[in-house]
Amino acid sequence: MNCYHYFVGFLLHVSCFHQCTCLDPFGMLYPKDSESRTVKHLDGMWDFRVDDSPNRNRGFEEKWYSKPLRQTGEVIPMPVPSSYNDITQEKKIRDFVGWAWYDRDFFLPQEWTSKRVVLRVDSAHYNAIVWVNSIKLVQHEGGHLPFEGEITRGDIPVKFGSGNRVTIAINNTLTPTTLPPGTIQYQHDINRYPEGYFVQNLQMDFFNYAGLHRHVQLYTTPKSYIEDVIIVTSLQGLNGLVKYTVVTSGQPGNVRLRVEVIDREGQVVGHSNLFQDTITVDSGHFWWPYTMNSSLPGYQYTFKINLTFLSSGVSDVYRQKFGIREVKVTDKQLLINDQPFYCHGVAKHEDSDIRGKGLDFALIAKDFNLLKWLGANCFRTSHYPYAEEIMDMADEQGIVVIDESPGVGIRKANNFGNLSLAHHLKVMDEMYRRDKNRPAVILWSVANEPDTTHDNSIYYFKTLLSHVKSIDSSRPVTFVANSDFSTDKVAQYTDIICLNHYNAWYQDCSHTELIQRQLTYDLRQWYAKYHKPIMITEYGADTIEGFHQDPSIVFTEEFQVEFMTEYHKTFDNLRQEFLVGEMVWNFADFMTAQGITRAFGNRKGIFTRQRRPKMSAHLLRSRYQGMINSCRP
Ligand code: GCB
Repeated sequence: MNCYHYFVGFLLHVSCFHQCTCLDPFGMLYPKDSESRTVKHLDGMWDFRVDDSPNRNRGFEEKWYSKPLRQTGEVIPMPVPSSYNDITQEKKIRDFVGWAWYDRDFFLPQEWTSKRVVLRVDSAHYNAIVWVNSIKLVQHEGGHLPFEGEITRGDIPVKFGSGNRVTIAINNTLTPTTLPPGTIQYQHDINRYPEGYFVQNLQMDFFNYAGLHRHVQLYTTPKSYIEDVIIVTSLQGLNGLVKYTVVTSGQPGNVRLRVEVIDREGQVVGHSNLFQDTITVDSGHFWWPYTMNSSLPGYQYTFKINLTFLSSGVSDVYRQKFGIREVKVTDKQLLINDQPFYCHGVAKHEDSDIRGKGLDFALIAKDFNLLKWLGANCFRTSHYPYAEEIMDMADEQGIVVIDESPGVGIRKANNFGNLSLAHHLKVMDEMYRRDKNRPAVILWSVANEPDTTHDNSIYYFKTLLSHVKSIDSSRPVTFVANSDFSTDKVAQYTDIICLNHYNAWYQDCSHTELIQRQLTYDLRQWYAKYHKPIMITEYGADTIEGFHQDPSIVFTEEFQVEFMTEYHKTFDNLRQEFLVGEMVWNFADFMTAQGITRAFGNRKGIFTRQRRPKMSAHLLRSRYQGMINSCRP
């Protein structure tokens, strides 16, 4: 086999993922226990093996999904959720590219026989195929959004009261048409490289962690069930308007529906019997960010849906939390519930030692404690959608979120083709489907730092941004730019201009005295061109904790503080004009690919990767806490 064949064989199973771009716009309600539903997590130790055969295809050739993995070769224990890259002592596994295989047994209780049983994978990076008892259940492309399949749909020989097996194969290869895009580079010089040698090149600045990053869960519904609910709220004086649509699936026939809006005290404050309606909540409690004028930040109601099929008498009950709030954008302000909102926050990553991108409740709690300690009122899910458990915390705690897609690094000509666009549209549909009812999400970001200076980018981003607006007219849309105001061709299609700026770091390195002049000039030019509110979504300097020097030099804690202080002076001036937010890059240090510009990853965190504060964290804390206190009466 020559190198070309390796390449084709390697990606064969990846390219087939692009065939279906149609998305069922409904469904994917987060699995929740209720009177009619049961949830069972399949987290824990799974059997695991990477397929290190030259074309990474042995697993398919030998049908590893047809038997327990331990019968087709050696396995190691692998925790779910986790990134497999950080768990073992094997460099080969940390740096592995290709198909990795997981399996485990599970039981379905006898009482579930009359139920519809669904297997949901909350996130598998990147491409995934799932088999149950050797039959393919579902496949999915994209690393950060959930997917599911009904295991009781008929063609899968599921057993109740005895053992079943789930097998999941995941491929972390990034190609020009994945999100994020990447390339596989083969080295053909056999004097220098072994035959078939290749590397994965990334177009993003974070480690390509892979694995079953979040929960894998089973849940039941009745055979006929509530498929989705879409809730859009607005304010009418002191009242809240709750416009909703309930989508159902399963057997048609006579149904009885009752929906109720229930407040935190358990009181029903509105109800209806219609599938589509608007419920008025008199003198409602609005959802406010915790730094705004509210004694009840993050106030959420419960939307209870009770659907009964009259022929069978079977009911399905689902409870969806939601907040009453409205987001608007003027030519220079971002308004939440008609009040100007200034975002003082952080850009983050799902990243930490050992866990990689694996879901961890302790880490989630720690990060939210640190956000509150800082006085941060928002974060951006740079550069991919975060776990639903993180989004729940933001909703509950009143922390605003810019929900960003995995569209990071779309910079090469072959990232702008029809295949890429079709996939990107589907990802935005999936994000909307998952996060549409979240009060914390106030802005969709379709991409980070794409190349928007050439004509191809106009069609791509105009299509993408207008698509998101067409599915959700209740939220503004953006992409995060790092281009020059004079060359960008796409910002005109956004509602808010989000900019990453690295004056005195990537340009004029160390010259903090230039920051105010350069930043003020650039931002005023952007504003003059578009007359839209502007948010700084990144500014930052790599800083190694414990490095000190006076006068400061780059990489020291003193430098990071001086650097940020200059940015803050500019922000304070421009806030009077059109600036609606600032986010430091980054909340915490995070792992990247290895390279000569990254010493143990990206060190621009104001916290270390272990969440210990650098001097800059104290600076930001005093700034942000001061901002909260100045807003309060
Ligand atoms: C950026 C990127 C971010 C990088 C950061 C940096 O502009 O959006 O992903 O990590 O710069 O530190 O270079």
